[in-house]
Amino acid sequence: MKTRVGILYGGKSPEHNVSLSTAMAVMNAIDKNKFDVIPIYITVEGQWIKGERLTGTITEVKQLQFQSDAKAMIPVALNQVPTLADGKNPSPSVTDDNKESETAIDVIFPLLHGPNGEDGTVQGLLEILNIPYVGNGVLASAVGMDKVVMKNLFAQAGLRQAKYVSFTKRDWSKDEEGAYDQVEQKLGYPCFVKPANAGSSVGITKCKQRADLKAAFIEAFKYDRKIIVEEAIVGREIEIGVIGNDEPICSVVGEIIPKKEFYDYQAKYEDGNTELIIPAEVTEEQYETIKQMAITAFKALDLSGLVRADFFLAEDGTVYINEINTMPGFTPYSMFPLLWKHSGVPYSELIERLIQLAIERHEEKQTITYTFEK
Ligand code: G1L
Repeated sequence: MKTRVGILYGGKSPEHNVSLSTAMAVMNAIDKNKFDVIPIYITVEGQWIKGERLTGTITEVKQLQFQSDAKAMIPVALNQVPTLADGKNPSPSVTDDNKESETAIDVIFPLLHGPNGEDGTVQGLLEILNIPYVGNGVLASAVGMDKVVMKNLFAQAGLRQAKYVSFTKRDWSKDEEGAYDQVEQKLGYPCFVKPANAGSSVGITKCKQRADLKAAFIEAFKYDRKIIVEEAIVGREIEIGVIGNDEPICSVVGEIIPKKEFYDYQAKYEDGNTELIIPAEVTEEQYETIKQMAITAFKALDLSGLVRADFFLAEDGTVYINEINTMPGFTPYSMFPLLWKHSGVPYSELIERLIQLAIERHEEKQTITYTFEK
């Protein structure tokens, strides 16, 4: 029997459309001889709609945006077929009429970003339902969403990183000048002020002098009650992919070159404003250091399935870890899949390996004892 993979996508998130196009790419790439694919769409309103087993190729994301007047499908009913109001399939072109969808889903591929999907909440739901799922667990997903906790754990693991300091809105409002003094004493300029919530690429400001800090803090506090200020490292941006559970392996490294006309930090991360170089030109020794630091981070943060780890390579050759991304860009043109392609693991095989890792992790968990009998 084929493994039944539920692709969970959409969501109440600004990344809704990124999720849709990623889901489309994953659905089209997945080997239908080995897997049955079941789409599960979360609308922008937060309604869960399970489609029927996919048969053909998806040609536009619209086909994945099921609409339904039915009452919201409760997530607990993930393994049940929802009743659509009109009793009809919302998207006949991508589904079929057979009743196979009444059987259970074996594994979920959660392609969701932001506060409801990347921070461990969806992972927690899937844990409670005892359904295997691709990617990081609750703890790692939550840690990956908080730059301050993440960096505190990097520090504890002895990983070299830029200096940083964090403030809550309360700390700052009690003593603004004291906060700026701390930034100057601990970091100096230039520095980056960011919301601690790693999900947002918004609210980030580069500061060159004390006069820049106030506006930067106000901006970052729009998006989180906690912010982080980081020393700016002058250097190249190098990324690596890691997959695995207890024995993680690394891809080749890639480099991100921000195109010159987009000097602004935010613009740099919008699509098309960067150039990727894979493999990045680093020395053997630098590559070994990056791999070793990525594996150390993987273990320190209890990651599983996959991660993209991001580094700075300073002019003198020193490697600093910047951050990890537990849910990296995942279209065939994103850094993470491209890194694996260049490492001999094409997109469809990457998907298959991640599903396999999800099942292995789940099976191992089933052997753990959670009750204690007297
Ligand atoms: F399931 C995986 F493999 F863990 C996974 C899940 C989510 C990989 C990559 C992503 N990425 C995203 O969800 C996104 C942030 C790119 C939105 Cl689609």
